Amino acid sequence: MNVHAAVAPLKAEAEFAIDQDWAGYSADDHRVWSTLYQRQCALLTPRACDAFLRGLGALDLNSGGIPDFAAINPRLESLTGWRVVAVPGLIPDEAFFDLLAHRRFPAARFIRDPQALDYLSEPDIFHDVFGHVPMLTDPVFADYMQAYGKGGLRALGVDHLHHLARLYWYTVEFGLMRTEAGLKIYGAGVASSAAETVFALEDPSPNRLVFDVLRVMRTRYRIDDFQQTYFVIPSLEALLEATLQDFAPVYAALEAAPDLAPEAVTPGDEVLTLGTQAYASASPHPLGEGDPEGVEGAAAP
Ligand code: HBI
Ligand code: FE
Repeated sequence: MNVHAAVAPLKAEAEFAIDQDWAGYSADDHRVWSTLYQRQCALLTPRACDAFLRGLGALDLNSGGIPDFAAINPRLESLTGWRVVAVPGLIPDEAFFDLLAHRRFPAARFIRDPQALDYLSEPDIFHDVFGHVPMLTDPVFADYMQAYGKGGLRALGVDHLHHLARLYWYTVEFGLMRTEAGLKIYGAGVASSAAETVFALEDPSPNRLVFDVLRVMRTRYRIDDFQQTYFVIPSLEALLEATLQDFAPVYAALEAAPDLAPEAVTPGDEVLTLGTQAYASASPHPLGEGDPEGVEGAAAP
């Protein structure tokens, strides 16, 4: 993906952005944010990558419950040029990519119910803002997300959206990073889930494989439970570099490479952990991948 390639002017913002209506949140809404924020901060301090923790510190996301996008945006924009825009919920792929290609991150404005802190039928503001926005303060990750958006706009025409959606899933949502201090979390789907924060790093059940673009694009995923495989990047720079290439040859190679199951391990894989899959075997249920507009984030019951 060429980050420097020209993109058409932004259209999706005018079409899909809504007012966050920060004054409209209830005291309960703000309490849900603060509860989740404190729980995740405690879990993530030893487990998230430095870029995530630095971003969390820079953004000050817990000064008065749910953050006001008007307060976040000047800080975020001065760091990397990204902005958060409120949207009504899931938006069409083309609009989603259009926003990312223009360094706008679409975020839901609603917050989950206090009775169901761990269940999400679709991404809420805690997932979207707490999970995603800290990484957007990192200049390298900021470029990666924009490159992804530009690649998405190009993939719309060539029938490889499901491959690109897997790249997003296994990096932006569920990515892990190898560091001198051990495996760390950078994916928003992990970072916004208490149970998956621990599971992704510490449970013997899932595979942990070294990231490879082609391998990731071949791999189906579970939308409704913990992942069976996590892909581990050596650094954000390596992630950006791997995705700045033209994807046409990768897409061509995918024509001859069959899809892999979420739990598959193949001879070419660099295996960091060969998972027992004990968790997945104990809770078998049909896979839900394939619908790129499906829900994300592990919805632990
Ligand atoms: N819309 N609001 C929102 N958030 C997403 O994460 C999102 C979306 N629309 C499409 C989409 N994701 C996926 O198709 C991409 O991850 C590929
Ligand atoms: Fe997400």
